[in-house]
Amino acid sequence: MGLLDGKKGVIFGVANDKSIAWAIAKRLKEEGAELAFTYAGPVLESRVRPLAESLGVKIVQPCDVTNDDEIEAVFNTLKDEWGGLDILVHSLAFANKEELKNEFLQTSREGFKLALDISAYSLVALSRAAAPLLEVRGGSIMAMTYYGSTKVIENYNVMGVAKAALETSVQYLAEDLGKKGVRVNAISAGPIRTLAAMGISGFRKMLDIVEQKAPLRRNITQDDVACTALYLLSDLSKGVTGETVFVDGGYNIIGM
Ligand code: NAD
Ligand code: 0WE
Repeated sequence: MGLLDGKKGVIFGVANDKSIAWAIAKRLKEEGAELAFTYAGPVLESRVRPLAESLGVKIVQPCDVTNDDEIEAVFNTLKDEWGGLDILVHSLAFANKEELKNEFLQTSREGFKLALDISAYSLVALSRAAAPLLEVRGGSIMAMTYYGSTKVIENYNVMGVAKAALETSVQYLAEDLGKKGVRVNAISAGPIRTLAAMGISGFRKMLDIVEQKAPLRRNITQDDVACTALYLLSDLSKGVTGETVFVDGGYNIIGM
């Protein structure tokens, strides 16, 4: 008996075996869910297909979230194959490298638009496309965010603004979809070494600071996030919507 027996879920954001989305997928599979994966472009397909195969994931489709046709195609496939959907995981973000290096003051109009489009608007687009399928039995949507949405973190810059938009989108989506029995929540994770953390200057220092200052005195793993994701995506959290749950070892509660 798994917590997700008979449930179907689509995961956006697997890039490799370090991805938070991959850890979530493994945990959901363990609890009996049947999954579909999407990947962001041809370069990632060769990484994502073998991972999908190893979990017995049969539906693997391209989806660059800036492309409305690809979004539509994903949900057409899910409608044809499954007829309904229980789970949607949004675990993706992007900003241009320069925007994460220079002062926030220097953010370009194009860089701002791109970061907000991929990292925040995509949740609205995916939720709308998924809604008719999620409404069939009631469902759960989950997105990944970071503390830089509400506090200034050096170099996080436009991504912080995008995560603020994402977290508020979670609240507005929770209201719209609540009447259809669909819940929408976010996890705010502490720093984790993934592809998205590669080449971020000072990342090692951030990990060291969390280890010193967080109440749990350790860094967070992908599995820590996956366990809270399982709670938010299963009926264990059936009364919870519009929330951002911190999975950060308690770092965010510390003042001084
Ligand atoms: P990751 O690089 O493994 O995942 C990021 C994903 O975004 C990749 O799969 C990439 O393909 C996808 N992506 C980028 N542009 C896309 C587009 N146009 N269309 C579709 N997909 C696109 O890194 P991760 O750390 O697992 O990141 C997953 C989520 O977790 C992100 O939302 C990130 O902001 C969030 N997060 C990460 C950390 C951390 O420290 N690693 C902490 C808190 C929150
Ligand atoms: O959300 C993130 C990462 C988001 C991200 C990372 C990259 C790196 C490569 C978005 N776009 C890109 N674009 C690239 O070209 N995190 C929470 C991890 C992260 O990223 C930071 C952090 C932390 C933590 C960037 C600066 C400061 C701290």
